[in-house]
Amino acid sequence: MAKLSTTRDRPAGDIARERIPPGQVVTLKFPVLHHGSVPSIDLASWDFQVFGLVQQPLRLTYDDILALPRERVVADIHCVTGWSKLDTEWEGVKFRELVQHIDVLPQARFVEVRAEAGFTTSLPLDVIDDDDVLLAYIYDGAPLTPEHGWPLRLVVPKKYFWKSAKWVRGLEFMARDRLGFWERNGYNNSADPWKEERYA
Ligand SMILES: Nc1nc2c(c(=O)[nH]1)N[C@H]1C(S)=C(S)[C@@H](COP(=O)(O)O)O[C@H]1N2
Ligand SMILES: [Mo]
Repeated sequence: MAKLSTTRDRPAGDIARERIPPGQVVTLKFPVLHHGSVPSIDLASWDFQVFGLVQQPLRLTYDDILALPRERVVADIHCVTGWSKLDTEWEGVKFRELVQHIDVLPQARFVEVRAEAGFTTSLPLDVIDDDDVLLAYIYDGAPLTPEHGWPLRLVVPKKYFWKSAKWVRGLEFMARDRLGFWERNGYNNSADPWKEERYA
């Protein structure tokens, strides 16, 4: 078979295949996956709290979140159950924007993402502090639906999608890591889809 060297010479299918990590299949649907039930949320009492190894804890209302610069991230997402979805489009507040309003102490190395009903996941600070990490409230041009994480969810495209916590309520900055819900239940804490880090 002829070797094709430039992007222009290759069929579209080959290009897409390069974007699909090993063991994944592309879906055009948007599956819903989570533990437990979709929480019912009252925005009047909803808040987002930043605490732990920070100079000054922060408490944001939903209006505070909406008042921060709104940015867009287009990314491929990969679920550990085997589906990938290409070019998903999210809007919200970038972690990098939010962190500009926080004095993170130098000892902080990890972030625990806190969500409704006690759900947590964690990420090294240098992983969450990246240009494509978003606290999203819009998916595909419309407000997030409750089952996909309304009013606010994290999107961390470069990790398996369980690290993208739905219904987020805060961030704790920590010196040492703390395993999250799925990570305590057998999932790999590093969760890199390109290395197939599915299970611990
Ligand atoms: N709060 C919360 N967020 C969660 C989960 C969960 O159980 N609770 N499951 C994760 C898993 S395993 C996946 S695959 C994605 C699914 O997101 P989706 O339902 O929007 O496709 O949400 C992640 N975020
Ligand atoms: Mo998942």
